[in-house]
Amino acid sequence: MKKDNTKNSKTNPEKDAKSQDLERNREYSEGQFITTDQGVKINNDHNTVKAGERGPSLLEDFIMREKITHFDHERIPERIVHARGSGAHGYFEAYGNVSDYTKASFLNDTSVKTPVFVRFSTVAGFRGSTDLARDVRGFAIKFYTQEGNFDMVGNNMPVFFIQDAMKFPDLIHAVKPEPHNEIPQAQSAHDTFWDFISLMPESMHMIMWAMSDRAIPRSLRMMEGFGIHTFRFINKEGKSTFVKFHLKPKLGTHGVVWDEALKISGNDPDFHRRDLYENIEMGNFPEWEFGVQLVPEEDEHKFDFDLLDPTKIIPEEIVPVTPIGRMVLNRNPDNFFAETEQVAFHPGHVVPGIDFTNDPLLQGRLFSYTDTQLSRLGSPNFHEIPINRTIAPMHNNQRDGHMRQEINVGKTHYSPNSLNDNYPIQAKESEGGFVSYYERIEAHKVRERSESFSDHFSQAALFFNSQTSVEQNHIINALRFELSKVETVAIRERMLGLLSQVDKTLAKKVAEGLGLTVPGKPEKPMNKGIGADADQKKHEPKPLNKNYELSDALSMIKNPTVTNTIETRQVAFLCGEGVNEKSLTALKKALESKGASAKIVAPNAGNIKTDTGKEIKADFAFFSSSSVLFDAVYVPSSKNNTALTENNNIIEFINNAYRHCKVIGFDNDLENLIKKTSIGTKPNMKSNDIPGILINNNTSKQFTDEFTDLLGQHRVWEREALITE
Ligand code: HDD
Repeated sequence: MKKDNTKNSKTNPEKDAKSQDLERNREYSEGQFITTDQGVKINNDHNTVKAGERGPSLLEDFIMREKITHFDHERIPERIVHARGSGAHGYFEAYGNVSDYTKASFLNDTSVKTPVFVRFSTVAGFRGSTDLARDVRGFAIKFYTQEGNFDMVGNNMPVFFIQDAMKFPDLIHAVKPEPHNEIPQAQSAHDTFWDFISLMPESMHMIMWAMSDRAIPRSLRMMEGFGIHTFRFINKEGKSTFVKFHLKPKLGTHGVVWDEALKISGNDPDFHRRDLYENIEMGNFPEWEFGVQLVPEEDEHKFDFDLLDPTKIIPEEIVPVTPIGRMVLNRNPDNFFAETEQVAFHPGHVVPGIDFTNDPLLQGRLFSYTDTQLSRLGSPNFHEIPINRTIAPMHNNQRDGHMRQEINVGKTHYSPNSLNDNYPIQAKESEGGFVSYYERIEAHKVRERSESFSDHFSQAALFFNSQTSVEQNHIINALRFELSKVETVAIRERMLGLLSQVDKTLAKKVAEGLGLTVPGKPEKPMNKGIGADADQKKHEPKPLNKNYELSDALSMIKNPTVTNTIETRQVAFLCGEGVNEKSLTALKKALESKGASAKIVAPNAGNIKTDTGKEIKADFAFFSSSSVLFDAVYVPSSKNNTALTENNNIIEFINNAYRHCKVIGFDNDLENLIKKTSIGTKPNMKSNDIPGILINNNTSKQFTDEFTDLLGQHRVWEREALITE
């Protein structure tokens, strides 16, 4: 019998507390009879009961009715946003250095491994949409702590489009497919999105992030994560410290290029999901360092922006990120629906030691997340679904409702009660009871926005100016692409007006791509989100604040935490029949010794022979693979190099890798092949003068060293200047 290797025990030998908790719901069917939901063994699962072999089906066939009825109801509503997602289990370990700031025990106790479940997602697309959409990525973590569940429901970008939750339905309506024809899928490049954005100057900072390569990640394992809002840490003495949450990936933060993203979507729409799943299966457990920016309560007003404004970062150069733990993902879900689809996150799931601030976006979120689960999961009992269940003891007087699992024993379900000695009883703060932060508030009830939220351009400019010129070009090209899909010229012009307030050159270059000029005197940006009777002047966007120093942490290329590891990178080896075994093995070994892998791409999907007659297995065939699925390409010579030269799939493979600035290595007798590719057609340039094109002379160590070194730099960006679209 074929062994089913999707069983979860494979990657989780130790079974953490959450895994043990899930065990009571796992169902294993090996060696079992098929039965109805009522446990009756089924004798024939292939035919309905009929009046005669060729007669009509009988309504009494309870087995058929049960099976079809269940099938008819298999789908639940997809998430209104973040519908497309991928999840994994893992753990969090604290470094034990934050007790001065928070009493949350999972952040302090170094002896405990806290189980986590993480769900990554895109925002706009439907559940079956491509992973490589240009979009923000959700980064939601459920920490199953011993004091209850803590959810960090963040993104891979540290700011948001809007400042007040009241605008969330408008933002999402604008970005989702247009209502009359439900086009386009998983894309922001259309009129309604940019119409909204062009009228919302507060979105400009987030637009810079969303148009950067952060919106097209190389891997979910190579993204930063952010809690975005300012939260509070509360220590044992009840003292509050403002905190922002950060996750920094061990593998560095990397994106793909836009043309590549488009092609990946065709070649493998599940690219990110597959990459996460396969790497966990292979034991390449993705890891992040969990860090915090801490701001003492008394420093709240020391910044040029408001800490409660979710469209602002605290630059890491002003308040550094302190690492306080690490998170590792080491186990795939057993069942996508039961776990990844049914998991329900909520920014309001906090534990003692973590509390909210008055960020108006966060405050609105605190309402929305429970509410949405009621329609998505269908009942206030969604906390009983195994993936959502806390591992902490859970007792209260909440009762009944659809699909209730718990059987509450006894006749009291109210408090106070005398019939059950008033149990379950309240916990004092010293016993771990959650006490809201004792914040003093004295205010008028107003439907208003704070004037301190009105600087919409300074941090957008900070972000843009902190990028390398390569990254700036990618932002410009992204804006050109997006706005070129906008049909209404007035929207394009309004966007140029807004962009010119971030950076004049940025606006000019985007305008060139649209065949427009930047409006001379930018139209005063409308700030529609403020409230009809509000003093509009007070809320007019403020001019650029030049006080910001550039921040390397905002650039993926300059980011000081980026390491040049090649771990888990995949290199395509394009191998013909009779491939040079010595050459293949030398680079393969060099890559594998540093944690990368070589994938054999061959004329067919079976086996090929090396020049010594050894059979090797192909991982992919030329005709069903593409360089966009790999990080680099190597072409060893083979007995029949002409066959390689004449294969269009190979030429296209190399041309794409060239265009996407990937390192490409060739054995030195492949000049004829090179001549047929974009590399060979560069006038006045020898191929090995082109950045990132390496010619291997006699399998030298210099070649393997250079190859691995460039692979570790992710892309050879110097080449981009040579590439004309
Ligand atoms: Fe949200 C889902 C992140 C603002 C309302 N949100 C959702 C998910 C993530 C975020 C990662 C998917 C969770 C999962 O994987 O199941 N949302 C954010 C961030 C925001 C944000 C980082 C701003 C900083 N969201 C936001 C606002 C509202 C919502 C302002 C409503 C007022 N979000 C929802 C929701 C969702 C959701 C409708 C859909 C599915 C779900 O909650 O469970 O309630």
